[in-house]
Amino acid sequence: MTLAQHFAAYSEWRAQLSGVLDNFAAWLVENELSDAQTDRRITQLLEKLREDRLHVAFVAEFSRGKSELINAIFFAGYGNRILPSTAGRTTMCPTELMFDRTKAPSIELLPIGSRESNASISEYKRFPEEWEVVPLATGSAESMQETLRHVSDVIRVDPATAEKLGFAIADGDNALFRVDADGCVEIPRWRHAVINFPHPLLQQGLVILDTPGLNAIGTEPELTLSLLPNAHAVLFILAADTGVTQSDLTVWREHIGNTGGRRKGRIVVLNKIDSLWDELKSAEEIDAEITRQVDTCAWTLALPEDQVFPVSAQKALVAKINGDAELLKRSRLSELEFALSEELIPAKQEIVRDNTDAEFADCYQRARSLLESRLVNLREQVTELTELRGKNKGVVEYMMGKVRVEKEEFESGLQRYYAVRSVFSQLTNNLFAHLGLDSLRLLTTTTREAMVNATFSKTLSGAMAHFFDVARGNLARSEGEVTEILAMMEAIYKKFAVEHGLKLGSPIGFSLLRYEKEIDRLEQWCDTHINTMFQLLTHEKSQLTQRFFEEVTVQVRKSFEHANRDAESWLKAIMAPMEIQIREHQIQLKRRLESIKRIHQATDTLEERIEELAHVEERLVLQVGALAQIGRSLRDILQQTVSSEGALSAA
Ligand SMILES: Nc1nc2c(ncn2[C@@H]2O[C@H](COP(=O)(O)OP(=O)(O)O)[C@@H](O)[C@H]2O)c(=O)[nH]1
Ligand SMILES: [Mg+2]
Repeated sequence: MTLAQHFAAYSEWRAQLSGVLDNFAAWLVENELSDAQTDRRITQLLEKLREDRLHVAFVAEFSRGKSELINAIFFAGYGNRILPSTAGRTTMCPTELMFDRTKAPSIELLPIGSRESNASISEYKRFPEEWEVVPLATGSAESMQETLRHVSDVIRVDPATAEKLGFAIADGDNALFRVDADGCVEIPRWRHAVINFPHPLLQQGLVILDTPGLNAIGTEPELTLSLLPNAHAVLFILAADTGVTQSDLTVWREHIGNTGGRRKGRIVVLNKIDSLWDELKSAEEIDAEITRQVDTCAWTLALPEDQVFPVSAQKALVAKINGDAELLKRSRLSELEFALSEELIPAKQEIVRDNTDAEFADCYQRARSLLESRLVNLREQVTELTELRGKNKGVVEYMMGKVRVEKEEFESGLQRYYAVRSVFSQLTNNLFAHLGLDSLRLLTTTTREAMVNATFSKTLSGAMAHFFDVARGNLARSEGEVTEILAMMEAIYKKFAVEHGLKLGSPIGFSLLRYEKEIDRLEQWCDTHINTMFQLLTHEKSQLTQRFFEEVTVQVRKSFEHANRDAESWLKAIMAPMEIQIREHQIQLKRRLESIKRIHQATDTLEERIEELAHVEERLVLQVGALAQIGRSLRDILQQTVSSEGALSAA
């Protein structure tokens, strides 16, 4: 069972879910149960299922074999080494491998000079003209190799430029960036690369991130701030021929081992075990040596031994290309692939499952209560008409009066509904005054000014602390408004239920907690990464601080954007059931009145009318059944788990 098969099973599961949701949407339209909002929610859910991406990051010092491991796991099928992997530094910039079907296969490269502006990589992604694009001829492994070699491009610049771009220049042969005889420094030509490539796994939503060593990780705050914490799996790679070096430890401690965010899905790989394959030693002796190295790694990183996977990426690649089962087994790659898919897919499936379940349940419930209230109304109408059997005109007139009064009462009740709407929009305005992006924008501007003018580290720290305090305060005040809105809606739901028999249930709740937690995480990141920089900081380097800070504010803004979107859908979700039910109730009352009027005009239509309604009732009952069936089939699929054999099975 390979990662590819496991992933394919997961994609199949997503496809089945989409199928049921598609049917559900069509069925709602057919049965006149859909409304604009439900429609939009199902469309969004389908989009999410289609766009669902799984991020796997490969992190290590350079030359540990990251690129080779990616080749061995994902690209052996091309019969060649696709990503460049040779001694020395080959991957110079963080490289994402993914597939976006709206674009042709290509490699997109962001020039290193873009670091001079304070904008992050994700912001640059919104401006395609800033990237250089080289088309990728996927037909031939050779020409692909040739194109992908761009990730190793370097340029030579003067030392001042190198420093300005965030490269720490040092002396000595081991220094990564040093001034050569001509007084120049060799630095990466690109800041970031995106390889758009129609590999089957990438087509199904896998995104692979290959990072160059510590230096690049350290100078791109975005990597440690959002890309790594948000990755579904991070593979940290060590090499058996070097052991755990000081810089390996730095990468681990600062960027993987104890960063906030997800803890699961962290896998340590001990690569190059073939360097221990000494022909003069027995298989047992070699195994014992590998075990010993694994134990040492585990101990140094303070991890259980079974979280460290010894492999030989290079031999695995050769074995896969040559179809050499013996060598593949010896490379131990399958154990790693198995662990990776076990970490990756069940966790991801759970997130998708919970999200789909919650969204669907809401739309389902809405359709169901609509059908139920139609049924209740209809049955009332039938009872009413049945009671008219054999009655004279006077009684019919009396009935008509009764319904008319009910209708008038309901309509005057509507005045209250309009009043509610206006209070509701007032409260909504209050909410967005705190949560909205305007107040955040103002906060960012004032903080930036304070930081630019700051001469002392203490002032800089103070400005940042203030930024987080205010952002958190805004969320707390928003939370207060949410509570108030919820309390009001609860009261109104109840009133309409008691006075007019509307089936509204109770309004769904809403919390901003996850955004508060995200702000906490970002502040913690600042504390460990920026504040420690202050001690080393000279005035000229405050530009660097600026860049880090810009990165953090971008993340905070993203959080607020999400929070706003969530709040908007929640507001719609609590208002919509009432709107729908009120409209429905009005229609029903009108129909009842008309029906009795008709009978008043011609008593002989009574039996006909009762029969007509019986048919309508039958149809409604069938619809209730069909809806329940849709709900069951969705739930059946949701409960399936993707087994490690790559099959779908009921949990
Ligand atoms: N012996 C051996 N060498 C390997 C293995 N994996 C990678 N290498 C070599 O290590 C060097 C660096 O590999 P590369 O994939 O470029 O490392 P990266 O910088 O981490 O991406 C290259 O010369 C590879 O051939 C392995 O499993 N065994
Ligand atoms: Mg590499």
